[in-house]
Amino acid sequence: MKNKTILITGATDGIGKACAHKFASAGARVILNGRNPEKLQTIKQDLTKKYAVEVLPLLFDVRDRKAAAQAIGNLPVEWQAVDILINNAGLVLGVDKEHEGNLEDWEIVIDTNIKGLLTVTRLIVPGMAERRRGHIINIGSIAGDAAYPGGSVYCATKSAVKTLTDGLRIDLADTHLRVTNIKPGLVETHFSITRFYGDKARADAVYKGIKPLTGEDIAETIFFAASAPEHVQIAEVLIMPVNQATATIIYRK
Ligand code: NDP
Ligand code: 8X3
Repeated sequence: MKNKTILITGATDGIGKACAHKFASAGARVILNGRNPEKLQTIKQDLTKKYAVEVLPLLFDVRDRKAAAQAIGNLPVEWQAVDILINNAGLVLGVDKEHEGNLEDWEIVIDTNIKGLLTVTRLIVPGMAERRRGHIINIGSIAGDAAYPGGSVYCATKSAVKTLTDGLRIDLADTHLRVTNIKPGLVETHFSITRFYGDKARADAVYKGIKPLTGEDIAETIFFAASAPEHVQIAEVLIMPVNQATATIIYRK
């Protein structure tokens, strides 16, 4: 991974932050996307100090197409050749039924998880295709495999991530580029706190009685896919805690 350039969206927390550490620890140069400048600076300092690698914070909201185009279009020349894109930024808000939920929240979820991913893909992948090398790793979810109660819109967005990942793989089948969909189950990050609008007790209950995955577990799997020999394309990985069988079948002690 030494000297490879990795762009991670949503790198200020959870899985994205864990990926930043994992790839930087292996000597990669990392571009950290996020929308909180202080958090980006703190992570940059941590990574630089711990691993002595180059780190570039890239401040934009993936929903803001203009800001994304400007930030990526103005990358310093030595950062332009992105080798690995990790489309990670994503969220869910609420557990409402489809016929009762808040349309504004759903717009945020759809704009981030689908349109944001598509925007960054559209901006980065042409350069990869020109250079004839690159790896796009999308963070899907077990939620993309089947709908679950209160997850309708989120599940639909992750189902879209699966289809967009498959579509991109098809479109790039005549190139050297690789395309991967990582589909985690329960991972304890800020994800559920965001889902429950900051209600930590409700978020904690999601992981009660089960040992959930960590952002680091997912980063290890992503790193494995990214480190496979060049002719090997890991198309999809479904990864869950040992006591989870589907999005809703979970054995709790
Ligand atoms: P976290 O909430 O811990 O991290 C999400 C990250 O995405 C944060 O850095 C957040 O930044 C960033 N982000 C959110 N919206 C935007 C945006 N519009 N533009 C830029 N960055 C943004 O959650 P996870 O690490 O768990 O989630 C990462 C991905 O993994 C998501 O796509 C999620 O759907 C997926 N996933 C998570 C699972 C889980 O159980 N945790 C399971 C399966 C998939 P900010 O702090 O500014 O909000
Ligand atoms: C997150 C996993 O099952 O909470 O994508 O939707 S789940």
